[in-house]
Amino acid sequence: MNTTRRIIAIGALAALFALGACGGNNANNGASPSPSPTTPAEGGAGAANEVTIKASNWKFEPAEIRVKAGDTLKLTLENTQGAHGIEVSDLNVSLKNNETKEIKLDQPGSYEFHCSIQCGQGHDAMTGFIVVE
Ligand SMILES: [Cu+2]
Repeated sequence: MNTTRRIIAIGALAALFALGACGGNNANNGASPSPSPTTPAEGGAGAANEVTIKASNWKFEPAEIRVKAGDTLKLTLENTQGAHGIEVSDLNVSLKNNETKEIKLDQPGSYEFHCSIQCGQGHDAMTGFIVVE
C-alpha cells in the first residue's frame, strides 16, 4: 500500500507549484497537468478593494493603488476640479467622472493609468499606477 507515499508526493508537487506561482510573473507556464480552480487562494487574495481616485488640476489622488493578485478592485473616479477621465490601457478600462468599475486583477504587474481627457497644461503629468503584487 503506497497510498501515503503517493499523497506526500502530490503534496510536495502542490507546494512547488504554489511557490512557483508566487515567485514569478509567468502564471501560464502550463506545468500543472491538473489545475484546480476550486482551491482557495491563500494570503487574503480575492479580497475586495474599493478606491475612489480624486482628480484635480493636475493630479490623481491617490496616484498609486496596491492590491494583491486575485483581488477585485472597485474603482471610482471623482473629479474635484476640472474635467478628467481615467484610462488603464493594459487593462482595457476607462472611467468617466463618477463612474465605477470592478476590475479583477489576477496578473501581478504594474499597470499605468493616465488622464483620458485633454484637460490643459498639466494633462501629461496626470498618471498613476495600479500595482498588483
Ligand atoms: Cu487630462
